[in-house]
Amino acid sequence: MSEIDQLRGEVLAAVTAASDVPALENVRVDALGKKGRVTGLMKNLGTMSPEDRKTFGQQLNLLKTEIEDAITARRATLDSAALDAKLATEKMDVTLPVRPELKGSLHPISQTMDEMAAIFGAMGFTIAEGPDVEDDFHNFTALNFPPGHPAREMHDTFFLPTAPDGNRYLLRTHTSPVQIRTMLSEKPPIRVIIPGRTYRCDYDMTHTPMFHQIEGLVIDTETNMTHLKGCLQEFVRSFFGVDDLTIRFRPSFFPFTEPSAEMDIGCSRQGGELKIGNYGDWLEILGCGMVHPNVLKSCGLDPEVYQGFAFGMGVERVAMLKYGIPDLRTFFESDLRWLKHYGFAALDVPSLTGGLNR
Ligand code: 2U9
Repeated sequence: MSEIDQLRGEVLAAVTAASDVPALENVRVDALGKKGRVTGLMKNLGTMSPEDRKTFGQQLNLLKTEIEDAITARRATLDSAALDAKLATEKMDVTLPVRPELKGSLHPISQTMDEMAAIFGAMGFTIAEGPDVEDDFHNFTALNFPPGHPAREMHDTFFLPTAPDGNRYLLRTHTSPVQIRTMLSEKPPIRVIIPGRTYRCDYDMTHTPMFHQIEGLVIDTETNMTHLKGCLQEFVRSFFGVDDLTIRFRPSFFPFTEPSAEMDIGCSRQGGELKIGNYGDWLEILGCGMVHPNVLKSCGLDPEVYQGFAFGMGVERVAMLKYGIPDLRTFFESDLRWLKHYGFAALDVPSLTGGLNR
């Protein structure tokens, strides 16, 4: 038996015999470490004739790969056995009372999204979800973004490396691709809201690279701007707990809606303090509009038959307004003191009658 075959037999047997991760690591070091047996043989290659060096070198490389593969496989087996053993011994009594010092709380983003879901849910909306990693069609093309639109640029959008299928995937820059997916897979009437994470390459006082949006979409045969107005008025009155809150619309532009508008709500900024209510001043709260006919066509809907409205707002922004949180960046710092201050009791489930306005 050659020296290499003997070494192979011994090392592979030692790998199989290793009964835990440290023992396996010892086998690896003995064979492949700086002073290991395989490494030792490799060092001898320099003293051999070119022909011998070639054959012996190839055999050694093969042996090294075999040993590495055997170690990886054994490691997986040991890890899995260790996990099984841990799971078998660890038990958790979920009926135990919560220890006050460990009590968790709901992040204001979760709370705000739950509140919005409760309000729109009562109006007959359901929640739709979609992937964070999207393709160009769902994030831009189907939403009527022209080819050279700035939002498609490298510096605004996080692009993934071009995939083997030739697609250039990206992190969705808004939750709107979910509406596209909904329209492609469901027949109208459609009434959905889409809360979720969105990503843009931006970081300063008022922007974080990941943020949350909630968008809504209604598609039916007779939908018009008055439905949009009534729906959003109802939403802000409920969300801010001001029964007669006034709203106003200013013309705007989005590629995916026509006409497009921004909606303001009444407020006051007297004494540097922001108060929501009918005090004569205005605060921008969301964007909205009637779904562009090109968007309907991209989803196989005839704009002569179907119309709809859509809206979108930033969850961090409305959470900051409602709960008086001054700094956007603190949302994502995972500071337990901040969470304790701004967090919500886990069982304080928002509904139209409780938990929405405190
Ligand atoms: C489809 C058709 C139309 C969603 C809309 C806005 C207006 C809007 C911004 C608010 C603040 C995003 O978080 S933000 O930066 N959004 O102003 N969004 S209309 O319109 C759609 C979506 C999907 C198929």
